[in-house]
Amino acid sequence: MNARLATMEAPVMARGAVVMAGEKVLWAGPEADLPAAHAKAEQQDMAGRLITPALIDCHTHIVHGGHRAREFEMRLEGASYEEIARAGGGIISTVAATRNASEAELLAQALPRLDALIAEGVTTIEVKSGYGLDGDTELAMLRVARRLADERPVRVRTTFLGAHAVPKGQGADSYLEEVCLPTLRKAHALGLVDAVDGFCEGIAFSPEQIARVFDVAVELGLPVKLHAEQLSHLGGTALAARYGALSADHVEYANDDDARLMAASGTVAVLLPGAYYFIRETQLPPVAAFRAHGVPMALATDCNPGSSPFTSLLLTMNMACTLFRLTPDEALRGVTVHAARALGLDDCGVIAPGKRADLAVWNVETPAELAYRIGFNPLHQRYFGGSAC
Ligand code: DI6
Ligand code: FE
Repeated sequence: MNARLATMEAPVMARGAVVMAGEKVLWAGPEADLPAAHAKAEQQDMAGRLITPALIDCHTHIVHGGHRAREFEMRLEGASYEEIARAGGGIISTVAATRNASEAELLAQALPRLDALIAEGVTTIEVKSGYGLDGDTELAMLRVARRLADERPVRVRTTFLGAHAVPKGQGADSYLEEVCLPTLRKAHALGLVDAVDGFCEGIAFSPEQIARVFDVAVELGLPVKLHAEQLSHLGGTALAARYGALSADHVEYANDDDARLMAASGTVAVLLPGAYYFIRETQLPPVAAFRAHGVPMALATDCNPGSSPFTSLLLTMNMACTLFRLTPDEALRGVTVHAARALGLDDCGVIAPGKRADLAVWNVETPAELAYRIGFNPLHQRYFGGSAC
């Protein structure tokens, strides 16, 4: 009661109410319309605070070993992200650190990052594998990702990203056939995979190679998503659209044709302004084309040790507005309803009857305030499946 309410399905209400029962929302709307049947329910005065759906981080690599602060220094000295990767640093150095860590260590390193997200009202995160690049470590990463949901009140969706980089000393094709695809099948058989991703880039895999991974995903009945057009235009977005991908992520180098294909296939554009900022990219994603074609835009932290060591979705929202010129309203949609869609979830991301009661209560008056401040956390309370925690 007495809340400003952004359900993401109707304009912001000045005085709204949400009725919860168990894990779900029973009713949401203007307080004046509260059905008599609910009037007797236990009430909480929100003192004019803003209620939004809880936030969803739909693209993270939060489970990984070690850090890459030395590469940060190297880039300050002039090396580019691609140069470092080609010289054996980059993703491959995190692969070594991840292989050397036990599952307990990977979990212990991931939890503080997760806690930072939760502290800002996140209740659902996606976690990718992709720093193992061998059978055992890829499975370990996925198991650790699933364990995060036992350790904290959060929902985790796991994505198999075996096609993230080519391991040292191996060819891309033999790695795919001998390691990546068999591991995908195994991880799926163990129930550890919700979706399949790849890195389609000059320093990683070609569209043809990614198509082989996607073919196995289709065979297993798993949805796909893709790191596409991050550093160059290679055709990954068109490929993703051809496979009806849930999302194409990064997409700075995507063009108007790509946006049209994504709209037709219902593929969400996941924008990652943290990575854009951190590697000092200058190519802006085609936001105007996404708007013109009606491509939903989601936002995520891309939390990873190399290109986006971020654990703040609020800062991500600010960056999406300042760097990509999204409106604060688009930014909020990007971390709620569109993020849910990028994960193929239809029970969260909006506040509506029958949806999960995953809510964030903020000490702000308008949604724009969430994107506007930097380094300040206005979260008052988070509800996860109806429980304040
Ligand atoms: N694109 C990214 O931005 C991350 N992975 C990817 O495919 C970077 C991962 C890293 O540098 O460790
Ligand atoms: Fe990523």
